Amino acid sequence: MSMTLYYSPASPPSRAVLLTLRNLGLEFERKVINMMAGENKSDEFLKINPQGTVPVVVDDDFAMNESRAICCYLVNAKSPDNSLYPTDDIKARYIIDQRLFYDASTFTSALTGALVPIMRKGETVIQQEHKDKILSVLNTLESFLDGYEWFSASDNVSIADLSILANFSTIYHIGLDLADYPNVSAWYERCKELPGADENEKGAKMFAMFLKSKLTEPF
Ligand SMILES: N[C@@H](CCC(=O)N[C@@H](CS)C(=O)NCC(=O)O)C(=O)O
Repeated sequence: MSMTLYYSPASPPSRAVLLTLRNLGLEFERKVINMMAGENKSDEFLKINPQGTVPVVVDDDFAMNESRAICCYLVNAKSPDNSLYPTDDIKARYIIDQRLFYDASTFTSALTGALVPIMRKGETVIQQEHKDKILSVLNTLESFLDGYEWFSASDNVSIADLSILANFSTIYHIGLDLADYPNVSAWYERCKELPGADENEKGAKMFAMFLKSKLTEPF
């Protein structure tokens, strides 16, 4: 039995899977994929993920991509009673799924909308319309946390928290001001105590540093 994570340390979806592996206390091997050098488009890599994206997890001979689907698999397959993604309460699970899908769609699209022009199109400022989308996401995240410590709307951290953390920490380190978001701010402090949090911070800072080197104005 062996499990291998193919990832890039700065990549938010890679960090979501890494956090899940850490919070489940699973053993795994890791292989860094250098996307700058095109390793994600090599024939060898495309055999395990024809989409050419990271992260990928290979569990024995079962290869998976799509970070959130991998996180669900890891709990279901390796620790089915774990409160990171409960099996016994369908409504609790719905809330986690709802947050995961929000993260995969609205949050990720706001993030990529803001960052891709900086990374790939030579832009040096984040346009106001993109900032507004991110602030709108933050307002929603703030309301999800009303009365709760975690995005699971319970006392338990969930894979939704881990996935949102990977995206959130990226934008935070670009220079987001959390003064108007006390729930999110307190949640982020709680997250810093989780297994794998330091590793996630390191990757998020690495990504943010790269972006800030291209920006002439802070977020
Ligand atoms: N929805 C996918 C996104 C994966 C993704 O696009 N990863 C980026 C790195 S953050 C990547 O591999 N990009 C390379 C490419 O698209 O060529 C997931 O959550 O796993």
